Amino acid sequence: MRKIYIAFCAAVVCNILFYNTLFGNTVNKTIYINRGKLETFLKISIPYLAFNDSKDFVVNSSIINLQPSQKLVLKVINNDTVAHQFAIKDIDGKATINPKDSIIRTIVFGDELKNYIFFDPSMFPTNVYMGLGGMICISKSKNNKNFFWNLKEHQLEFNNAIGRGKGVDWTNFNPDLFTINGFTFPFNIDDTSANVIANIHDTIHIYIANTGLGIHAIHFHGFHCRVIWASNARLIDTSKDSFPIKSMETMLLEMIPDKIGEYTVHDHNLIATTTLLRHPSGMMQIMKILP
Ligand SMILES: [Cu+2]
Repeated sequence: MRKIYIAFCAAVVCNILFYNTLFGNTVNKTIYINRGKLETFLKISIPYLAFNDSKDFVVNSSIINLQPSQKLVLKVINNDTVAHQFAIKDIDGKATINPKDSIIRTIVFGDELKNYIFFDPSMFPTNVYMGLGGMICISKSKNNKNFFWNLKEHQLEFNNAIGRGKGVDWTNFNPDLFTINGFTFPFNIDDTSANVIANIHDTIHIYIANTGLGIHAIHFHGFHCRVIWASNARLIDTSKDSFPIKSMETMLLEMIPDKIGEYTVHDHNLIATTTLLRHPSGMMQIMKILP
């Protein structure tokens, strides 16, 4: 009887392991290419595009969270009226998606904590500039407090011209609106995926992607961060308080706060802390570290 019981238990364990190997590490995800408007104060409303988790447009593009070594089966549906393309930078080549059509991508990710940009490479940089850039993040959600910043700058007349189907001269690009996940300060305080609220001694991981066209240099007040991973490998394992990040680059920062309080974090290029030259706004937030 004891032998039968042991054999039965072994079979159950094997089945669980087999099931986990086949299915437990697979994440099925569907995202949509949607057309809409980016809106902020001063009655600003500009044409915009986004990758979203549903057919309903929201300004902040999808963030796909995976655990280490998981397999992603990603379906991308083009909910727009024109063709788009899809690519994952440094991983996956581009594929065209016609209106109302879709593609499926299957990718097995490694066990390193890091982040990738997925984007529409067609008419580069027009479509990624208009909002079609999101993030895939490999994270340990159980151990850390994770936050996600998709940085981008905009020039109102460029979005309006592209929205009308006109071309623009990128050599004259002079942005006047700066966002994290599509939001300007102080409206980004409601974006719980980005706005850092944590406790003292927490391990905070901040996944950053620059899907804009310019360089952004993020400056932390009160704390140093360590670069866990960066697409610019020279930055990995450095510890400091300012982090320049170039266009289409990604970075993962670790911060372990040793004191409570409220601390500003902002783009050190101070024009990016404005909206139509009004300050404080744009690419900044107030981190809250609680007891
Ligand atoms: Cu500063």
